[in-house]
Amino acid sequence: ETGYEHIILERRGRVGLITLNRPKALNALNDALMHEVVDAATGLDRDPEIGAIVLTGSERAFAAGADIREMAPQTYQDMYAADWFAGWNALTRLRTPLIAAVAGHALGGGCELAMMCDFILAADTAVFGQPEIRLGVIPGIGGSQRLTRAIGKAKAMEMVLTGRTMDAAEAERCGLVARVVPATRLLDEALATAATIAGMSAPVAMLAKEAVNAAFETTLAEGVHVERRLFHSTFALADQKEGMAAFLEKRAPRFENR
Ligand code: CO8
Repeated sequence: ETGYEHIILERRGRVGLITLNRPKALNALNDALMHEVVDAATGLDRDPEIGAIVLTGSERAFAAGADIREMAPQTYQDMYAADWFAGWNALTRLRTPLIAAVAGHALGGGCELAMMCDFILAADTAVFGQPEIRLGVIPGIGGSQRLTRAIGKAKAMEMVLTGRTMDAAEAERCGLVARVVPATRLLDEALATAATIAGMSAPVAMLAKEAVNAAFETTLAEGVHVERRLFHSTFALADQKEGMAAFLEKRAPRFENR
């Protein structure tokens, strides 16, 4: 689809595919790119024909960070007035499941963007890190919070304080990524995984996502309560009747998907 300068937006059946496309800057995340990603993703989120979204970069880089050239001259006043990076939060409000397919560098804002997605599939070439401290700044798109929740304090603190990176194997070992696949298979695996999700009942997938996300925002007791109420609400859907009937009749379910 046209109209975007820094990304490519495609639809593959019920899966939306957003490809970061600033190859000369290793997909560095500038303000214009942020607006395009948010615009494309919120458009897909509103589209009942789309059941899952994949966000990916290039073979060399998912994204090598926020755009250092753009940030370098900014003052505190500029950053504060623009509430720099706040726009990215829109991605965390999507209800459609969002998968990051990461190959190559996912550094700084690139790592943070991947962590904003619902889960990360990594190529064996993926490299993750929060090297901001080497530039005299700290993570600004949620890295200090999401990395810590994902991999725990010890590793997150070491990475944020030293700027060291981790490879795909370490990222999988410590729970940052759901799965590592050969680089040549990354996009196919991500699209197949997204298609699997898009084949489920769309409202149930959204409820499932909401329930898992509650684990990050609430106490255990409150989260379990939210989960139970969301679970109860699935019984208001025809898809619950269809899913359970299909099991009992030993056939594949036909979800309404909307
Ligand atoms: N911003 C802008 N341009 C970049 C960036 C970036 N983050 N990363 C790479 N580029 C550009 C390079 O400048 C270069 O451009 P040119 O050809 O015009 O010189 C081009 O991409 C290719 O890069 P390299 O030649 O460096 O490629 P290499 O393969 O040699 O190295 C690396 C790849 C290791 C990824 C290297 O480019 C690198 O270290 N990049 C920077 C990584 C980094 O530090 N990222 C963190 C950025 S800060 C951030 O994301 C969050 C900041 C939070 C601030 C909070 C404020 C509120």
